[in-house]
Amino acid sequence: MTPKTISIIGVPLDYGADRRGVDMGPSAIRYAGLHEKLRQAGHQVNDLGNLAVPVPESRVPKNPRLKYLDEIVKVNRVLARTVEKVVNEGQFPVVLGGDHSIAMGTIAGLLRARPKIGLLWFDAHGDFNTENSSPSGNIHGMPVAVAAGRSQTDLAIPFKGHFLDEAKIVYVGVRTLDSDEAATLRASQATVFSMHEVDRYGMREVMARAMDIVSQGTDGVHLSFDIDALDPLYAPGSGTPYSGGLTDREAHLALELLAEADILTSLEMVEVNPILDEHNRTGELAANLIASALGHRII
Ligand code: 5AB
Ligand code: MN
Ligand code: MN
Ligand code: MN
Repeated sequence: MTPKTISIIGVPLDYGADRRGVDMGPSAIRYAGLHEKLRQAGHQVNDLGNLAVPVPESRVPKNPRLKYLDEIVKVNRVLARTVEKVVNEGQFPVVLGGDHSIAMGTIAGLLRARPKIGLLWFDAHGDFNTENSSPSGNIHGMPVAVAAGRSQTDLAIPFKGHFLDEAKIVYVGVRTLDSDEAATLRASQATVFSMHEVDRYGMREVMARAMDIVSQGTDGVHLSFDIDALDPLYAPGSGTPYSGGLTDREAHLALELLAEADILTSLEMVEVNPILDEHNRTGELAANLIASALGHRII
């Protein structure tokens, strides 16, 4: 893979999940040796530190259908500006969450610099709810719908009217959807490689198809990786675990194939919850997965 100058951006935000823990994700992933692994893969690494996020103990959710909306929008506006700047300076952003609501800030920033990006979304969930369909009001279940322009709320502010092309959204690893969410996703142009397709065709074939879709006719590819895409057996440090997920080797293979194709232009790793983890196993897994996506090899 071509050597890159990587800028790491930590976003210690857990408002979108409405439970504590994923705010510690950036530390857990750094602690697992992320910088070292990326340098070993031949890249230059700058760490921009963490964005400022107020602690939840000092806030109350105002709207039960969009919990902590103002706090999330505020952080995502700053994140979008940061990502835009990193990309415009020719660097490769690696964003560490935090819960998945930060994907809105990342993607909004990317779209300002590259208006036609493709999105690869690894997740047990669809994250395609809106304020109307969400059963929980938790905003980490909404980022893909917002990034596709389907929300009329303040969540869309960082996008400044520029949204993803839904036909260039591809999911891998999905195995649970809310009923309205499933109906909307089915009617959309996004492609879903659920666990059924992973079992049936194998990860190699799924990735070949996925990479075709996100790389053709786009000006970049963003990988948004929710650690709950993996089975909880491998990733116990997740607040929203769901059985029947990817094995660690399937996930590594997917990301190694991406590295080999050298199509990624940005990446984010989210939803690692050190409070629920076992001796930072999930943090280490997350760091190793990022390294795989960026060309780290044993030999
Ligand atoms: B995650 C659920 N669909 O909307 C909802 O972990 C779960 O970022 C969302 O994928 C999970 O609350 C969000 C039930
Ligand atoms: Mn998820
Ligand atoms: Mn998610
Ligand atoms: Mn989750």
